[in-house]
Amino acid sequence: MRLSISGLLLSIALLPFVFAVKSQDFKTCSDSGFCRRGRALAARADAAGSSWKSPYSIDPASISTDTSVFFASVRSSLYPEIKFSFEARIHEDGVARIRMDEVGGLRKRYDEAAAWALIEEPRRAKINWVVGKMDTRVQYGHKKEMELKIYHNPLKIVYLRGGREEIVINGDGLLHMEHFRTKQEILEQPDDANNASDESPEAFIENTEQKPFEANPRAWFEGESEDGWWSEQFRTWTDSKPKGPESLSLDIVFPRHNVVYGIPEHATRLALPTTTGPDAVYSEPYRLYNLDVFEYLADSPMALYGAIPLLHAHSTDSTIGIFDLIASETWVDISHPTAKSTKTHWISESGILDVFLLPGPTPNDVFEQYAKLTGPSALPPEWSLGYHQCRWNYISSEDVKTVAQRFDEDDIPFDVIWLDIEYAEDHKYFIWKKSEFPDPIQMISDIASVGRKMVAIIDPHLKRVSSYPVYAEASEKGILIKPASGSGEFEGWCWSGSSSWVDFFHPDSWPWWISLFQPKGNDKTWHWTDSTEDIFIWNDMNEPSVFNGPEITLIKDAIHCGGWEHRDVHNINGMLFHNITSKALISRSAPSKRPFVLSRSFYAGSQRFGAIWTGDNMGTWEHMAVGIPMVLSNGIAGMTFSGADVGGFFGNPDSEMLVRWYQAGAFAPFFRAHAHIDTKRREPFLLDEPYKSIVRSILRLRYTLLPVWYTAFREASVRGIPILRPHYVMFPKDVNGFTIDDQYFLGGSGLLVKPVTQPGINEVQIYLADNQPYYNYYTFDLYRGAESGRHVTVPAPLDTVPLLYRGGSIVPTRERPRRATRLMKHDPITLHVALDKSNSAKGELYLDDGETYANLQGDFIWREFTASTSKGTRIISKDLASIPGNKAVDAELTTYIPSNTFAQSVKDVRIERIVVLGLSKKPRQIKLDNGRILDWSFEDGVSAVGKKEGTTSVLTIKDPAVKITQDWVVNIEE
Ligand code: NBV
Repeated sequence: MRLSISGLLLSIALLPFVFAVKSQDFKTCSDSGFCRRGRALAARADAAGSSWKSPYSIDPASISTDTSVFFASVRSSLYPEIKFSFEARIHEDGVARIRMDEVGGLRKRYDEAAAWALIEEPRRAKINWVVGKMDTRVQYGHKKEMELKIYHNPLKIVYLRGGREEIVINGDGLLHMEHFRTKQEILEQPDDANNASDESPEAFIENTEQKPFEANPRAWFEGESEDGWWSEQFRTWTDSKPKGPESLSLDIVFPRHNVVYGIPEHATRLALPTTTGPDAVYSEPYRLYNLDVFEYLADSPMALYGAIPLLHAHSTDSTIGIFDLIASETWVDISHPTAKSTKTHWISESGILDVFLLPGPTPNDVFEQYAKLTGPSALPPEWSLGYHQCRWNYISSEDVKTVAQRFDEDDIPFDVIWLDIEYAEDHKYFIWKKSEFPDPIQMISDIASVGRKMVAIIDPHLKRVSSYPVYAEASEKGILIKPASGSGEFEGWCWSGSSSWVDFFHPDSWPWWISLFQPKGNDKTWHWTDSTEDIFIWNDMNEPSVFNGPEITLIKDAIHCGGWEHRDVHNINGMLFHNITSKALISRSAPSKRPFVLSRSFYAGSQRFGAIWTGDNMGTWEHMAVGIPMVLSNGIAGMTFSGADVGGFFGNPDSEMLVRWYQAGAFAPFFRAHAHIDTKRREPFLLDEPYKSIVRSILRLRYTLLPVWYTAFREASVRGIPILRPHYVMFPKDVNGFTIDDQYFLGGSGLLVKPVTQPGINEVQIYLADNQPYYNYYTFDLYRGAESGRHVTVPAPLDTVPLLYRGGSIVPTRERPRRATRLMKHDPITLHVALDKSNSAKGELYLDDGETYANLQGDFIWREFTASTSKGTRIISKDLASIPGNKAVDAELTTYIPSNTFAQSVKDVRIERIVVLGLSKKPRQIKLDNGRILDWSFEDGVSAVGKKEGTTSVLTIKDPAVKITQDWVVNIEE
């Protein structure tokens, strides 16, 4: 494929407004040999029905166990000479891990995905395996409520809870680990094919009454031909496949769970639609293969930029998780064999089998179990929760300055201004285009003067010119990805023209990459000297995107450190870049500051390194709408710091769409507006009235709610619970909520939001899952939920986003409009107490310095606010961090001192107002426990108790003269 770079770039730049996704650029399952083989295997099994029997079995003589692990050899009756090792481990928290690998084969399967994704080797439980003739079992858990049964022949693994089957692996006989072979092998009959043992293919075929295939007795299982075994063609590209076939197929059935979530990233609903079976919604499996998909579809199982092989299966009884730790391309078919059950079929190209069964049984348990494996999300710097203004491109320092000024002139807050690829001379990242950015340090410092930050893009492709020090050093160190031959440097096309890519699997790349970010260095290597600690990083194109590669990515036979092919590691590749860039930012300052790195590509574990976004969406209502389930799905798979480009990357949204998009974005963890280079400028200050004022107010709302966001981010960083919580997470037993993915709760705050994602809307229906009062954030109207769920109509004029307080919540806010997050540090707090039907409420507030790691040493405050009623209402502030054994305090923190340095720095921060919604009676008097009488006002209205709806009563306690760091009690006397 030959195309001049300028022609290529031009055609790419011109495409956006002409075409939607070029589907022909991307493989369907039938374009991919191993996926075809996997699906064909499933089809043969389906056709055979109950006569189908998996050829894999445990060799009983090989079984051994220790306190937590079951070991055995597995063999396949098709290839009795090939050996597989099999292991089942039980972890302390009840997670079971199943591993299988080929041993003594011609080659090795890739077994390092765990080393990149897991934070540590999980601690194992002490348990007793019971080895029987037909199966091996183990019971575990506090009440021995969990059980793992490994059936020996055929191999089948069943997880049971309370004696009932919840997960069945290989129950449908689709397990297939294609062993390494030489090209001629299939032409020969197996040595023992004619003197059949009990398990020989012939015996099996006879037993199961399948018709023998004349030429190839294994064809019933493996198919008739060597389909895509030795090389593959996709359009103009040839994948040389030097290792031959090595794919892995696995069926995982949930007999009692009929809804599944997860395996992001796909532009689809949260509850995953089916891909096979009679009423399949999609005809293609979900594909996990990190790709740069230009103008992706808003409803499709196609692969996108990230891949997290984590699936939740859910029912009213329990939530369980499957984490299929594999780094190679993977396709997942989903069907419902019965109304109650779900079948999943996982087909991966290479790598060992390493599957974790997360027992739940609640969604929060699954989150915690997954976070124990791959780590919770990092607590980001607080400013990164503010609003980010991006565009491809702010073209000069003058441009940057003007944009910042215009925000200030219009009193519109923002925290970060971004620089896309045009800041870099010839797209040589790190190197400023000095004609436009003559004094980068001055520019960054000007922006930083009010605590704001800049973010600059650093893509992974390095322009192959010796005058570019970053390329030259990487080349000299031999740390660039190699072509299929295994020697030299892989060369491909990207923004910088002829480019090479650093191989971050190479250990030497790490210290070197870290050193590039050190503003000063004593050695002779290159450092980014014209940068400061106030500039942070955006890692784009790290799937990696290779313009002239198959499916716009790196060809699979390219070689990484250790001789691994790119196919083995593809889905991890982007995470490594993210990982090392975040480490570089951590180490550039002393004491270390929290990094902020935005990545486009991600994998299981990426949550430890920063944020991601949903890539190049389009400025359409459909894309705005699908951004919500996409972000929810990322969140339940651990990648909670995510968001979609506000406004849509491609296109020119009209003002109504832009307003609605800002509202949706303001309720995503990562809140950034971005736009393609060919779009019209659309910064909020350019809008006409009333749109400008509406956007200003939505941005202010984001800043008002920052204490809520930060508290939720903190909980995610300690427990792994997502920041955005969909209905099934909040109300796991409420069937009505299982497919709801357009409304969600914000952390544990009790705020329920339903962004409007359609034009011309004036009201929305919101589903209330429980029998509690809910209060309109803007109007204080009270709506009542019901035990069996209820829809209520909530006004949604353009200047509001439908937002409710759930009764029973106390929500802390900061209500002074400011230009940036840092300027709010000493602002007072308002508490909104939304009473539940028994007149009580609860809420939390976590605060720390927002930028260093001093919080890990105990420099933070963490308060709980409660309201309860008995002869009047008491509102109490209590120190949560000092409660011994509180499991949400960072595990490493042994002592907490309430008067820590951070607490000292905010000791004067007051609660300036307490607003109580739903009180039944006008108070007689309000006073603090110390006897001080407080000032208040009361507007009568509907109370939390009872059946009435309408405007609720509002009690406003003015300046209660209490501090956020103190314990206090406010008594509302009747
Ligand atoms: O760097 C330019 C863009 C960037 O603005 C966008 O956010 C990325 O997703 N980048 C992709 C490269 C090309 C897009 C057509």
